Order: sequence, then structure tokens, then C-alpha cells
Amino acid sequence: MLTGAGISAESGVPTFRGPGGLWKSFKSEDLATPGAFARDPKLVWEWYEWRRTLLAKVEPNAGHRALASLEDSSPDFSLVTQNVDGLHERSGSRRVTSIHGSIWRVRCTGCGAESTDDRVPLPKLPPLCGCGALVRPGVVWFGEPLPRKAWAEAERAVSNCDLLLVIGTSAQVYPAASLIPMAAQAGARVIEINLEETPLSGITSLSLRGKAGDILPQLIS
Ligand code: BJW
Ligand code: ZN
Repeated sequence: MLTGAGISAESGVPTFRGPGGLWKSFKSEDLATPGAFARDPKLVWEWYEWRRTLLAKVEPNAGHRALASLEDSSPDFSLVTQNVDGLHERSGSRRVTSIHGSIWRVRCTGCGAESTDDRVPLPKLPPLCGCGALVRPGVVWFGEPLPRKAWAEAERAVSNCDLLLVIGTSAQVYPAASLIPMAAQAGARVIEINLEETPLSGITSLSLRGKAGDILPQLIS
């Protein structure tokens, strides 16, 4: 399984692109790049704090739950997500490979110390580490490499699968989107579940148009 923001849309989490998407109201280069954080860490943190506050109030949906139940009944199952919201874990998925990090993780820009911090609100913005340096959100911004271990696991999983379900991603962000042709080239069937066509719909074996929360429970029962 490869999931994107669309699987969380029915929980009330805004997607990035498309109608109501975050990048319609906010500029990614002002908020989701290392340069943006260097220029204005407080602004970047305020945006993440707003998203964390929203996420703390939402619940996983039927799409997340269907994937969690499939993991329980399938011995050879992998879930790779681009999402940072933690909703897969909250719906009961145990083995989640998060290639864009987590909004609930924080990392010190000085000593590199990493931890989970799910306090909403955070006591002080921008947060500081015990070593005195700025702490940043534990997510992957544009221009940054993906976490090495998670990316290696994602490549391993798609190169060895019989079936890749691609759920709720616009397939525009790389290298994440490259997992889709990687699976197809390795001989897997690729099924896309999305409201719309994507740039990689052409290489999928089947496109199911509709909401993940409607389609997944019908596929997985
Ligand atoms: C539903 C639904 C429902 C709605 N049911 N469906 C030019 C060409 C190619 C690449 C590049 C380029 N210029 C720069 C790059 C590289 C760049 C990139 O890909 N940019 C493109 C956008 C042009 N990539 C990077 O920078 C990456 N790093 C990198 O390349 O490093 C190289 C490097 C190597 C070594 C050293 C140094 C560097 C990093 C990418 C990081 C992406 N980060 C973000 C933010 C994460 C943190 C945060 O959340 O704040 O990740 S951006 C954002 O996009 C987020 C997402 O994970 C990611 C993907 O979005 P996703 O999930 O696909 O969501 P949407 O909104 O795009 O789509 C939602 C879909 O759901 C839509 O299709 C809807 O139709 C559908 N949908 N409701 C089913 N109910
Ligand atoms: Zn530190």
C-alpha cells in the first residue's frame, strides 16, 4: 500500500493540492523548506502548530481502518505512507513506513536529538532543545533527502510486491511517486484509488475513481 493525503481527507485533514489544498492558501517555499525555517522558524512552527491542533481533533476513517484490518489478516503486507499525520497508527496499523516523517516527531537542529512530542499546544514557539539550539518538526521538507531506512524499506516493499494499491496521492512529489513505476517495472499489478486521474494513472492496471473511505472497505472485507 502507498498512501497520500487523500486517505486522510475524509477525516477532515486538508490535502496539499487540489480544491481546498494547503498549497492553495500557503506557499510551500515559505513553510516547507529548510530555507523557510532558517529565515523564520516561528512562522514555520506556527503553521505546524495549527496543523497539529487540527490533527489532534480528528479521527481515522473507514479507509485507514480497512488497511489496519488487512495488515491483521495478511502475513506479507506493507504500508508505506507519505502522510505525517499519524492516522494510520491511530487506526491500528502497526508496521507503517513513513517516508516523509511525522508531524508528532521533533528534531534538534544542533545536536540532532529526536523525540516524539505530541503536546498541543507546545509550551513555547519555536521550541528549543536542552543544548540551546532550535528544534524543528520531524518532517521531510522540499529539497531534503528522505529518511534512509524508511526509503530503503519502501523500495524493498514495492520491488517485491504482487500488488501495489496507490491510495489518495497526486503522484507529483518525488522520489515518493517513483515507487509506482518501480512496482510496475518489477511486475506488480498497480491499482490506484483516487477521486481524479493522476500523472501516473496511465501505468496502473486499474483506476478506481472515488473516495478511499468508500472503496477500501468494499475491497477489503
Ligand atoms: C482522494 C480523496 C479521497 C482527495 N479518496 N483520493 C522537479 C521535478 C521533479 C522533482 C523535483 C523538481 N523540483 C524539485 C523536485 C524534488 C521535490 C519534488 O518532488 N517536487 C515536486 C513537487 C516538483 N522533492 C523533494 O524535494 C523531496 N526530496 C528530494 O527530492 O531530495 C533530493 C535530495 C537528495 C539528497 C540530498 C538532498 C536532497 C522531498 C519531498 C518532501 C515533500 N514534503 C511534503 C511536506 C511534508 C511535511 C508536511 O506535511 O508539512 O510532503 S510536500 C507534500 O506533498 C507532503 C506530501 O506527503 C506530499 C505528497 O502529497 P500527496 O500525499 O500526494 O497529497 P496531494 O494533496 O498532492 O494529493 C492528494 C490526492 O488525493 C489527490 O490526487 C486527490 O485527488 C486525492 N484525494 N480526497 C481518495 N477521499
Ligand atoms: Zn540539541
